[in-house]
Amino acid sequence: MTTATANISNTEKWQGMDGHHLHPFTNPNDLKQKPPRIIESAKGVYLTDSDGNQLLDMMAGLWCVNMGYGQQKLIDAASTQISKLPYYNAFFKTSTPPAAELSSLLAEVTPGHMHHAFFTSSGSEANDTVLRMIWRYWDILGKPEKRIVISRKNAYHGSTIAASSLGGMDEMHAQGGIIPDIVHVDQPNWFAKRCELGKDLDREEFGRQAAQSIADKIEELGVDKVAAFIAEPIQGAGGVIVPPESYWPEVKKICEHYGILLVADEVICGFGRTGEWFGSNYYDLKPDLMPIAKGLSSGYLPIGGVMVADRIIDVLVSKGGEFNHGYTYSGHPVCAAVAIANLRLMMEQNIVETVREKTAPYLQRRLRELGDHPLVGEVRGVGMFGALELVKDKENYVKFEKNKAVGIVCREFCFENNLIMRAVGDAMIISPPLVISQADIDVFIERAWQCLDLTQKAIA
Ligand code: PXG
Repeated sequence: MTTATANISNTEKWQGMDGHHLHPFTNPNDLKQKPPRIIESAKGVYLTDSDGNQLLDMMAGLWCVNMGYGQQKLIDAASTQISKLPYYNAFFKTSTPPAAELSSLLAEVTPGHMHHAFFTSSGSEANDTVLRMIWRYWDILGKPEKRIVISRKNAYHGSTIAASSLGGMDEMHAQGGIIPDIVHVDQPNWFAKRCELGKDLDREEFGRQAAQSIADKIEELGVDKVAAFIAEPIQGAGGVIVPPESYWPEVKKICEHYGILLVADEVICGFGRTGEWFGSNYYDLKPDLMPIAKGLSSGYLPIGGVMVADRIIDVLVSKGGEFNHGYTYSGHPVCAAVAIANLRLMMEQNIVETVREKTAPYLQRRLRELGDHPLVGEVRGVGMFGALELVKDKENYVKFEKNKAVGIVCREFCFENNLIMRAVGDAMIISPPLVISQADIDVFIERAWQCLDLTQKAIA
């Protein structure tokens, strides 16, 4: 049997077994038509599938493999810790060296007004924790009627019932509804609004209006009922929505004015993606609570958490005492050891500075060249985030009909041509590992242009 035959039979074997696997956000009937591609190994910014193809991963896994694949220090950290102490909990007056060290390291790298971390295994659990912390905070202050959390349409905060309710995805709410006391306001999506209106729209004025919709909602509900506002500094899964410059300063003022808590969901923006350690540094947000996950461990092992501002600790801990909340795997020592190794590697390699000074400016400059393609109506991005909006008529901001699913067509061409680029509607989005080289950014631009051409021909 040749190697190639062996590989093919392995692929079929895995695809056959995978028939028992219920995939997240996937219609199983589609997988029956076309079985999944099996990703078998990875190195740097390239994945290798079970047929030996190498794919350029411009999504860093799922917005998480920030330091790239195959980092020996992370692998060693996991292996050493799993031999020494694979598990112990943090519930009953015990801790472990990795959980202790990670909390103090996080106090160092997160914004200066935050010195405490609560650990979870995921971003969804982090946002569940956030909701319970918000309610607990106002309870302790004797204002239990302050329960409503304002979020935004199209936000993604996770898949548990609290996190999906906080999120603004209609398709998720349509399957099971949402929990009470969560309301959604408009997102600061200038491009969508521009297309909808079919006429010019001042970007900064639109940003101020989007912020004002939060103040209007607080007035409508009554400030005595509103507890917090939650948002991603830059919406990720919603399509890399970079808000106008005017948006965040206004939102900050509104939260301060009404005295409601500000939650910055840093699950995607955190750990260098914007060219700062956190999106909150990039936009100078000073949030009260900051859910984190993904890039914390570069996705090597599942770990997340909530960073809590000192002024919130004053209430939750000093006045509140015990918080009846926690997960078996809160502060899991092996996951924490990997996160420590990841943060130390980020520091040793000065990755945040390299992104800010070199990689991101190069990526953003080259990405904008794709704006010359006839299909691309807008290019946007900050740091190591990017999006290309595919449109029918770029001069007049006219979108394609939804049923044409142009984004999916383009995504499939990318996939066939060994490029991982995601589609959110007709926005093609990227979020590559922070360690990507200029040469690989060049490979990306070349493949992306080629796939845009293929898409244009296919839909003509
Ligand atoms: N907050 C944000 C901002 C996220 O992007 C979560 C919370 C939830 O994290 P966990 O670890 O529970 O998944 C996320 C997750 C996509 C996609 O399609 C994005 C996420 C997860 C899965 C798919 O872009 N983000």
